[in-house]
Amino acid sequence: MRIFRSSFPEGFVFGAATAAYQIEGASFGGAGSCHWDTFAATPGNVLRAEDGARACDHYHRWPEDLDLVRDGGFDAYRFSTSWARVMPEGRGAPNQEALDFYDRLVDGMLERGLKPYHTLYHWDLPSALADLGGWTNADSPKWFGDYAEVISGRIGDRVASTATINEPWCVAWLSHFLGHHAPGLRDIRAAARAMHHILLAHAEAMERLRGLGLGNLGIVLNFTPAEPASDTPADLAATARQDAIANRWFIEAIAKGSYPEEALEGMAPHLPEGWQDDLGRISAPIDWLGVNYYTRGLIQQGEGPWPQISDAEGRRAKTQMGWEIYPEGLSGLLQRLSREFVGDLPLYVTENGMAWNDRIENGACFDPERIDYIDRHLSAALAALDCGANLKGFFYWSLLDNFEWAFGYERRFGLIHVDFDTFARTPKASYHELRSALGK
Ligand code: GCO
Repeated sequence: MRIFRSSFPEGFVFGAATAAYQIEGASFGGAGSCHWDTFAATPGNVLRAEDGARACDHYHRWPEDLDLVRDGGFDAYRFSTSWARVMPEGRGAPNQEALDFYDRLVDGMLERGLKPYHTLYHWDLPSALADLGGWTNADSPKWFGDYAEVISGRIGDRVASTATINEPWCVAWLSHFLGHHAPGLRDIRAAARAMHHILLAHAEAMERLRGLGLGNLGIVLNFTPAEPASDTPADLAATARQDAIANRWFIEAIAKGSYPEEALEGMAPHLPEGWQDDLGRISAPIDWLGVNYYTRGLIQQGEGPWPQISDAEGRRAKTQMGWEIYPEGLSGLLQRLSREFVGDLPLYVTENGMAWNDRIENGACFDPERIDYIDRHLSAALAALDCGANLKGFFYWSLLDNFEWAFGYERRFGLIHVDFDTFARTPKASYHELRSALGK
């Protein structure tokens, strides 16, 4: 790698990221059913019909995993807590075993000198709440606020930061309009409601956590810069709609208290009544913004009713996900966010990484593609810093190969290879390379 820790400003945070459902093993420790369990139990939703029942067995192997984070030279570990583990019925009495587990996990990070970056919601909605309509239900923000208070009441005193929601676009649009993630709906009304309620849930949790006296609170948004496949007026208009729905909806609501016109065009008739009155709460100040970046989108005019968006095939090299490798998108994105939305609010790249068909040969895993990917994206982050973006840290997604949602265990994003039969962990060449770049 050409990039070293010393290339970055003093105090810049390097971390690795994971999420509860993707690694813990949802069948252990009294966790309740979540909507990913039921989504995965429906034929055709997940590749090879896999689910998160055992995942990486992190629930039992977390000390080994935290040792690997420490030994990799990282400063911080981004993890999420599972709502369905903490509150098996979504509401009511918490599961003490879960609270004790997260308590030990946070202490385990501190003992190893790692800063805990906590995410409250990384997609494991309790099934009992899904039965009530999940994020389409107007009470969902309040349910989420109750959960946030319980878990942050237990571990909030020791975490370095808390994010309310991970990737609200995936929670709302990908899951209720495109149908790719749980609950797998394709419904404009459900999607519009989820697009609004997830932001209200963010607002509710911010208020509850501020009420507990906790600081350093933020949200993690995913951005896929939209570029037109051609310069025809139809493709340019489709690109503007895509940008409004995927990239501007959440940050514009939070930073400016408004929703973009190009998205309201199709969504306004389906939003809950009185939505305008909620934007004041939604735009309450945050302390930092998390940015998840993987690739760009090449957009063209699509068929059918609004929003008539379709993806065009890019010509760049692609990862195992079929996503184009496009590091310059990251520097452009960070600069755009600073310039158009958040000014000098601290930014963190909370996820960036790639999937590859990694294999163990002679006991080792050689992944030069990932080393190059990381190197080029860290360079892009540096370029954004040079242009004045207030970037404070960078987290690689992911620490471990894990349950990659609808793609099951086939798609490997980890710095560490996981054998899903034996659960053996094998650090890949990228882990070793990054470790020396970070000065270990
Ligand atoms: C994401 C997710 C991760 C995914 C990763 C790769 O936040 O989309 O946070 O859970 O595994 O993005 O698709």
